[in-house]
Amino acid sequence: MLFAISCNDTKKKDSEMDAENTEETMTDSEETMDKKMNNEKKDVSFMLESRSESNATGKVMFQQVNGKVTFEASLSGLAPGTHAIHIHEKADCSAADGASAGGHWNPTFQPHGKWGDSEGYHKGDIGNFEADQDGNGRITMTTDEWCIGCGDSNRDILGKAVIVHQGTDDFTSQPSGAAGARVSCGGIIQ
Ligand SMILES: [Cu+2]
Ligand SMILES: [Zn+2]
Repeated sequence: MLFAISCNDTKKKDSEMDAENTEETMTDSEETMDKKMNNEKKDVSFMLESRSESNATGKVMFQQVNGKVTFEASLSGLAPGTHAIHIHEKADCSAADGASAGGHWNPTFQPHGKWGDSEGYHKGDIGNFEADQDGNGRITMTTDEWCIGCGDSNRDILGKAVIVHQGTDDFTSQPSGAAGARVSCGGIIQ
């Protein structure tokens, strides 16, 4: 009886190990292939939590493909109308008003502005989006000016935060577009 149990045990462990080894080998070769083709896929997704006594919540996903990062956010519980959304400098949403996330992420020391403006803009200046009558809104953008975990401090979005504002970004007021209270916040953490 004892012998039978221990024998089964050994068998099970062996087959588990085999399965693990196979998996590892497959992952390795996929990674090598992606690196060769400069085609490494990376993504990070997280939730946005209400701040400043709002009901605004949301979901964010960043995905990197072929050197470009696509950002997609969907929000609900917003006041109908236009809202600013930015990347702020710290993945710290702990403060009730979101102030712990710091100012706009601005590694290149530019003035605040509209994304792509020749006068300059922050790497976190995503812009504005509309919330409908039910308080739902979506925004998406794709850029090669960001990366996910590449370690280049001018491009790497990891460790930053996404913040949605009560009001509209006027793209002019310094340093943050006069967009009002921070109603939703989420850290860009894997
Ligand atoms: Cu902001
Ligand atoms: Zn800005």
